[in-house]
Amino acid sequence: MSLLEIRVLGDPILREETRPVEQFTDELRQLIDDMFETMHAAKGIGLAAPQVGRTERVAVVDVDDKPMVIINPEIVVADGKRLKSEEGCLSIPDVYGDVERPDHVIVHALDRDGKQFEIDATELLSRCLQHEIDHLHGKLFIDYLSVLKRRTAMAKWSKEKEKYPGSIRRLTPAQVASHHHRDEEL
Ligand code: K1U
Ligand code: ZN
Repeated sequence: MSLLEIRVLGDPILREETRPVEQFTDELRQLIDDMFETMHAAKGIGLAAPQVGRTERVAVVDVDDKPMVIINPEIVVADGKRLKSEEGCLSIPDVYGDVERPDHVIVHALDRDGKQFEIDATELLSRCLQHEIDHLHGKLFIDYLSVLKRRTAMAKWSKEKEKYPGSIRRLTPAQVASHHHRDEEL
């Protein structure tokens, strides 16, 4: 498995639409494994293909130690109370904002072998699925912020982005080591 570089805000790939997966190859499964490793090393609960420079409609999520890959996902139901909660993004490090989203979603997706399955989610898993599916359509959590809150978030990002030349975030050796250390403890 390999760690992938994470693209940060400013890389145009984060604003592109993805293309549906049509073939379930070993190369696709390798990408999925690398995305899981990268997400865990970055201490995220989700990661979408455009964040690692890829255009396939694929994302990984891991909420409450339940890893799952969603391929060509579709939100078929979005209802329940609209709840506001703070979100971050591995592609906009150290910037946070409150986003209002429906609490309940039902998602249809394909697994790594191309088999269809359904996820019925509330709370953090629901929020994470919506955040990742947004990534697959070029949408970011900052797009939901009010003009004022977005301006504040962008002011913070204008300083933070200097840490990421070329809009690339390479995980630090310390982050990688702590991730491997955690693996040994499990
Ligand atoms: O897609 C990503 O950028 C990953 C992102 C997903 C996400 C975070 C918060 C709400 C919804 C979706 C992250 O994992 S950022 C890390 C983070 O903020 C977080 C980690 C553990 C629990 C909650 C948030
Ligand atoms: Zn994100």
